[in-house]
Amino acid sequence: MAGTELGTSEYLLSAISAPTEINTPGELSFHIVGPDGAAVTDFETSHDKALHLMVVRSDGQNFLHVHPVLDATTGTWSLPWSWVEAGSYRVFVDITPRGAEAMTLSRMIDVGGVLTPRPATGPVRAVSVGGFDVSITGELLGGDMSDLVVSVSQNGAPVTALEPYLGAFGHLVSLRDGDLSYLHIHPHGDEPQPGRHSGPEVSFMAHTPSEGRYLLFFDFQVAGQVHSAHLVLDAARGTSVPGSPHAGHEMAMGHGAHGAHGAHGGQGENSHGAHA
Ligand SMILES: [Cu+2]
Repeated sequence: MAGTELGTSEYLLSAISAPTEINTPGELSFHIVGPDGAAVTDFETSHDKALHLMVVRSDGQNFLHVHPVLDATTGTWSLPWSWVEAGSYRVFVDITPRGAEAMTLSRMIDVGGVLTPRPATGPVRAVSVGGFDVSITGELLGGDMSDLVVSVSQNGAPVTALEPYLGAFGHLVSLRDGDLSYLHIHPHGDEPQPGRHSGPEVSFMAHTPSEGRYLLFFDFQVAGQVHSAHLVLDAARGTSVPGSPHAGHEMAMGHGAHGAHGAHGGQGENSHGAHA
């Protein structure tokens, strides 16, 4: 997959500058090195942002999806940063340098302190976050495509006030437990119009590269606030064989491609705003 194999791209993620110990406020910064060796300063926008930054510890804990700011004169991306827990973290950036294809680059960074690993010990199909209950249905199959449906409820009632966030009603990132291989999965359908709401279900189509455990991070927005639900699914060995119609999807997914990977329209998008 792109991003975990240095050298598969002409673009590189620089070393990450960040605090080296926990509870030390500072700044996280980096730049993208282009094929000419210089810092890239011109990016295309994808899902409302020129760069999507994801940070996660090696055991899948402390996932964050945030958007640093570019200094266009130097190519340096930065944002205020403080580590809460020690460990080895993987940093992913989703970018589309102008004139290039969408790509995901990544790099590790170590944070000092006493480490208490908390690996996933089994599937997690339901979780509460920020007062919302998030659950997922569907099965992952190694080497196969599968449908996933995420549902959001609050106090037992379906939530229909999911707001557009970064050009979708929900974002699903999947990391393979063990090596943190990265898949950014987007829901199906056109980009929602501002003012529209959806819910309680968001549907996805996921391609699962292999059997194994997958850490899923579902980001959604309600009332202007973004929440991140962490789920875990175990993928059994799939039935696809090389040369089947689904073979070859992995590379496209690894590049964070968007359009072709959603599922199912008609998932209950409802407009509370202007209908033209
Ligand atoms: Cu983002």
